[in-house]
Amino acid sequence: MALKLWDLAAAEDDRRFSPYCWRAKLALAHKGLQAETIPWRFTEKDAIAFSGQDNVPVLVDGDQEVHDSWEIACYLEDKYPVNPLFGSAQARSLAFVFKIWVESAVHGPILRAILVDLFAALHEKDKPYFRESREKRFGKTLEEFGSDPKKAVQELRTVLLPVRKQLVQEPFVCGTHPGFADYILFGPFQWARAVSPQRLLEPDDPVYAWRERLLDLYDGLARKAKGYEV
Ligand SMILES: N[C@@H](CCC(=O)N[C@@H](CS)C(=O)NCC(=O)O)C(=O)O
Repeated sequence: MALKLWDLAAAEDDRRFSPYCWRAKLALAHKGLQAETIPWRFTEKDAIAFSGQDNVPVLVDGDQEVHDSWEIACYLEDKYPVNPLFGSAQARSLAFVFKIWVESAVHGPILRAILVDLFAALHEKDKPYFRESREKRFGKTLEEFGSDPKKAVQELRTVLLPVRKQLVQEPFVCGTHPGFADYILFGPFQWARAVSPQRLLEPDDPVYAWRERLLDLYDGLARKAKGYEV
């Protein structure tokens, strides 16, 4: 397969939980592209050293290397214009603003809701690195950061108001069809689904129905992935 994607894995090779890698995998599927996904752990920095940085996703397409999920989406859009991820230059700019909003408003509450489960799901060799790097980043222990999942879930549901308003009008964040902004928002839900039985959404929430639609896309790519039915 010409395309390869380094993809974060938990203890098991097939438990893939990175929200950023999920964006990239859905963008590839959206374009109808097949990629070999290579399981990667936080401590396997040597395996992606060729990319000049130490985060996944990393995409290799023939002799082209691209890292960062946003850069990967832009690369795919420009190289494979069929089935647009954005649709226009204006939509691409707005998707960038949406990405910043999702990362700053949505990732936090989801991480606080699932952190204890996420840590338990990690490969043993990643646990000391994850604990040390994240406790430094959060300024508290993992257990303190993830101590109130119920409150985090309430905060998440409140913060989702703008997308909920859109999703009562149209089936996707991008309107009648899914686009990269949908994959940006879906990433953290799939992050949670991969590692935690924590219920983030209630079935009467339009965001729940949207997530179900995303789970079904591309022959159930995300639904078939190892995770919890919540
Ligand atoms: N902005 C980057 C963020 C990528 C990122 O943070 N990836 C995490 C996995 S979810 C990672 O590789 N972390 C490596 C580490 O913490 O050492 C993107 O959108 O791709």
